[in-house]
Amino acid sequence: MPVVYDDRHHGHDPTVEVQCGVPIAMFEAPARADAIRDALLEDPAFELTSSRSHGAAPVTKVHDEGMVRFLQSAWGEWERSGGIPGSPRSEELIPDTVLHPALREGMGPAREPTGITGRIGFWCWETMTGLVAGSFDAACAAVDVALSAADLTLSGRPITYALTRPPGHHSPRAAFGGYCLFNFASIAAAYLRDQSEGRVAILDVDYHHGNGTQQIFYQTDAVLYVSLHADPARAYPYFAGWADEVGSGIGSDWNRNYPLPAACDDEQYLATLDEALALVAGRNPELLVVSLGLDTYARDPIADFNVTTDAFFEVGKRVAALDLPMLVVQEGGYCVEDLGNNVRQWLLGALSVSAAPVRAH
Ligand code: SP5
Ligand code: ZN
Repeated sequence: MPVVYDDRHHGHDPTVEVQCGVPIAMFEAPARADAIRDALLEDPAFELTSSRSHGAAPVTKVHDEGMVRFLQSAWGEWERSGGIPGSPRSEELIPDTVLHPALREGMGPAREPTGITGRIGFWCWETMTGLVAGSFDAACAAVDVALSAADLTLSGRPITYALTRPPGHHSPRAAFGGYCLFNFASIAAAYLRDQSEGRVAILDVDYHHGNGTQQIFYQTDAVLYVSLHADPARAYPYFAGWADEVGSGIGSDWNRNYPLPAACDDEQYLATLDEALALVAGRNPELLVVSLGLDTYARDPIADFNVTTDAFFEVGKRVAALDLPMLVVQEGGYCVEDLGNNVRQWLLGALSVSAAPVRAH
């Protein structure tokens, strides 16, 4: 199986995230992708593959151009701004003011401010996604990882793995957050949809709901979004992921959420997965994109499920049994010690089933 990877993810390495006002060590760190790469390369079933550039057009098909411009210019502007008067300039940029929708209720849309401290609160929706000097280049490199992997899917590879970092599924069209900058699974799904014209399904198995991906495809029937995740009533990202969110307009019925309780174990997880897979199969997609998060793992430090390593093999196997060409895009997973093996087991489970090549059209 090809493993598309680019070392430039190392450039995005914020040291702290702010959780409820408490600065803590960043969970989403370069060591994650390094651990996954190392665990896969130990196994001859996987071959490391480099990416090639796809330019900015596939990104702006999904994301607001203003957000792309912001991410490109943010660090330079912060450096030039001199930071907070009387304080040393921070090593990373996190907003202190975020555009809450109620602030402008009844007053029309907000305008993008001109200064960097206003702009970051215009584009970022939370406090756990610091920007550093190398963030934009890392995000662009990961776009090319996802799109180069998508090219392999289009050329007939049954299963391809895109080792993207940072993750992407919490970034909607016009904002970023949740450790995410660009939404790689969405960019790849839109690209696959354009190149193949068939319907694309996205199956999101990260512990957290992929609010960004849901938002991007909420009003279209071209891409089906299906997610299993912690119930937003108790878990991040709190404001999306409810079971009654099923899409709108022509996208009605093309979004499906399966919220799950704390301590969800293998049995409950796999039973819910079977429901989700039956739904996907019933919609006859041509291609499948998997947003693969391993933070459902029992030992994950920021999550509360009890899914085991053995179950990851089984999940991969059941997903591959859909018999669709499959692009697997890396999302979350923070137990770095076991992360590489968990990804490997998931992908080996998928490889244990023979998948179909891209159908001619
Ligand atoms: C892609 C991905 O997995 N993003 C996850 C972003 C979640 N960030 C941390 C959420 C922490 C919730 N706060 C817990 C409050 C104190 N226990
Ligand atoms: Zn997650």
